[in-house]
Amino acid sequence: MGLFLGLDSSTQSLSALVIDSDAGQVVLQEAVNFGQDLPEYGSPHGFLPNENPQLRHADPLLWVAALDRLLGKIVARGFDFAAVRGVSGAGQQHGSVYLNTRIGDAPAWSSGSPLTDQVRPLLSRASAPIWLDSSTSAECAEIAAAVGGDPVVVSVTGSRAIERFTGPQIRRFWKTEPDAYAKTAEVTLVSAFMASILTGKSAPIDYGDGAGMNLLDLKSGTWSPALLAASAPDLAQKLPRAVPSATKVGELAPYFVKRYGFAPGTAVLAFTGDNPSSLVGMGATEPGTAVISLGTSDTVFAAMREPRTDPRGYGHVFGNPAGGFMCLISFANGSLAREEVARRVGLSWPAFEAAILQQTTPGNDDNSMLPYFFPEMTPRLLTPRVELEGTAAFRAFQDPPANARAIVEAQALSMQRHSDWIGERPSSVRVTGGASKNRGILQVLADVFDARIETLSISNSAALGGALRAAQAGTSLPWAELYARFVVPDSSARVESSPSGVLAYAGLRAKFARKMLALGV
Ligand code: XUL
Repeated sequence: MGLFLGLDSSTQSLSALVIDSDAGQVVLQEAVNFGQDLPEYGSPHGFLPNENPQLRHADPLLWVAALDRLLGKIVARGFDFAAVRGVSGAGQQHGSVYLNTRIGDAPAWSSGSPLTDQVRPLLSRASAPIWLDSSTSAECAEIAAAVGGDPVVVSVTGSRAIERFTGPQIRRFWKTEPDAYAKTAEVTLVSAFMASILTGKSAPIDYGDGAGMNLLDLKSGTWSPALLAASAPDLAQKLPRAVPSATKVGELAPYFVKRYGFAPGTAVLAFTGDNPSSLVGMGATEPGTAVISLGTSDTVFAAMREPRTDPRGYGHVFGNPAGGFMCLISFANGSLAREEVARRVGLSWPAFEAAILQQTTPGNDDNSMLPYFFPEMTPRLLTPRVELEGTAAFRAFQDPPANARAIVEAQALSMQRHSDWIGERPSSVRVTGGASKNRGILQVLADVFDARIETLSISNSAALGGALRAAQAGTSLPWAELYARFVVPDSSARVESSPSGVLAYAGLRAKFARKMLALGV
């Protein structure tokens, strides 16, 4: 039997998924919720509460404690880890962990005491800034200025200097705690930190997640000397190597063999970011299939043939774990904006779906909306911007069906426009996240992208991506074969584009573009 374990250390939980690559079956899923299962870390949502909404740090020991708790929970279910042949996984992107000794230079993990007690003395910073942190605007401006402006940062690293990205975060640490920074032997990402814990030695950072640091030169696959110098002193000595995602980074440390019954020598493949891992878990590592995740915020991601960058400066380029590159575009006004419209017009979710499918038509009789109820990342808008154009009732939020369709059309047009730079027209779009159950939204997406919309039955695509990557490395099966076994779209939920919808949105695209230009974005 070929069993492979995928782990996903995300913002609010650590989850595990085991696949049997021969049988094409997911044989186990388990998770530890940080807030509920480990309340002693005082992090109900996975990070340390802070009155300043810009400061979002987590306790790295929470992630370590969760690993012990999760593996223990799985053993308690009677699962035998000895049959697992390989492990890989993912971490929330951008978050950074600061160590005073490289793991591996410290004594090996002792199986007699919990991991947290052994990791605690190795931390040079008690907390890890995570992707929700937005406190580094000054550092972003300084880094961009030092290298010749944001267009230079974009062309080297694939993204402009971004608050949550790791280089600006490291710079802020150096500026605010220079002594602790000087004592730091290694700065690593959540993904590589988890791989380091598992192997008991300092794990390299993979191209998928490394590209989210504003430090990696995408063309050479090495840390950019100019960006290292612009971020913090001596940073080159403190970073692990950057490696292709398919790199074996070691074997499970004896701690895991003795405590949880893994076979000695179990291979560990480089961990990656949760979005690159989801690209695998959604079966979208080849160009032509895009993924839209409809969550609190919405994201669009897809494989790219070429390492193109967003000329408008909003999108990101990360490494594709199967080789090459991927784009990721994040929209802050996702479900929160849809919920805001539903609340204002008093529509339940079933009524919201019916409004789109039965009560309105593509183009919405010329009723349209700028959908920025909250500050937005794509396009970059620091203050909310909601403008309605159309009938008086629509403009007053008194035409519920038209108001419901308008937010969904605006969001879909925005996703289409802001992913146009990748140079790939998807023939199918895989939609995941809570709102993917709404067929009205799926139909608008099908018509705007003129593509087939598919949904999948597995919701934990990041952990599945980890298990699939471990299986691909362990069995050398082609990706297509693994996808045929594990990533099967639900044929009853498929939505095709409609000729009338495609025609309507082809016209509306130009109108939406004019609105964006009028906003100066
Ligand atoms: C991506 C990003 C988030 C985190 C969530 O740039 O910041 O999607 O990866 O875990």
